[in-house]
Amino acid sequence: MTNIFPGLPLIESPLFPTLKASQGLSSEEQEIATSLYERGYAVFDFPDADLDARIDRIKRNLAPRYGINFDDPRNDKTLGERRIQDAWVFDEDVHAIAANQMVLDLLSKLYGRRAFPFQTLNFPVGTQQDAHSDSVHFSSLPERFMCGVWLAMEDISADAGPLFYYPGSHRWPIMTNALIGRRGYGGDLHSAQDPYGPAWQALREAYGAREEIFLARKGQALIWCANLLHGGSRQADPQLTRWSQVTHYYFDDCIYYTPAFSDEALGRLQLRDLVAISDGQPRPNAYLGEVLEKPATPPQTPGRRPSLRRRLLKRLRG
Ligand SMILES: O=C(O)CCC(=O)C(=O)O
Ligand SMILES: [Fe+2]
Repeated sequence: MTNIFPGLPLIESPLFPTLKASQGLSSEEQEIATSLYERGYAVFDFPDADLDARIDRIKRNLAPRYGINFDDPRNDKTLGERRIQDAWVFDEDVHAIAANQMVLDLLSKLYGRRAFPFQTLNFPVGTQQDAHSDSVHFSSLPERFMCGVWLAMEDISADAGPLFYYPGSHRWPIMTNALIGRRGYGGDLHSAQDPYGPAWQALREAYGAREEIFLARKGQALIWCANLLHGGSRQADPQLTRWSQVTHYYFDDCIYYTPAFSDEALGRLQLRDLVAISDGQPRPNAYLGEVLEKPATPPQTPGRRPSLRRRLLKRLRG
């Protein structure tokens, strides 16, 4: 059966129920696909026979970089740096997890376009991040061709600041500047999520949404859809660790941009200049097979050039 809506990921399409039988999905893949379609997330066992050894090596390699003493069980582990972005550049196990071929094949089937990983984050403790959807950081045209895969690198207890999410929130309006009546292009923010907190709160109340937490086993992974509202719960016990890796994926033949710093209706997009982690090749911004010119740097608001620290923070936060 042909898909009349190639501009929507298969698992986000209203036609998913009629298309799913003809996609050559195994029964496990069908379950994952249905969960994404209905709830906006899906849990699976990470398909890597060497995963335990990789996790051990990642912890050994990354631990000294967080400025936390992990050896003392009574130590507050949440005081240091809570994340390392793009450790795939120097750590081959982080790279192998991000570029896992079975995960790439699975995501490509679920979305209907080839997936590629473009960013990794490695956390030794809970992020304690407020509820947000990643689509304010990373979006695509056509929209929704982005997802995150969160991997538990140890068993996660309720006191370790587990991942939380609002099932079904992927169907809510996509959070954009247009939705909340602000301009984004050329602007400056401490965090790209800052302007949207009250709006997400309003949506949670309007939909009477109930949060779920993911008490993951080591080796379990969770895919979240671009617009799924999620975050990190408060870490009740700061002596615990909560090792995890998040890999963010985009899909081929899209325009990749940062909505928090864009005004889509005016054609002012903060475009991304991406390299796929899996093959090291650039993924130019493209629309229906047509490659766009390289992005121009947006002008800064006159007299308000942000400090170097702010610019670096903005880059790091995506
Ligand atoms: O691990 C968490 O607590 C949330 C991470 C997250 O939201 C992200 O990486 O996009
Ligand atoms: Fe996120």
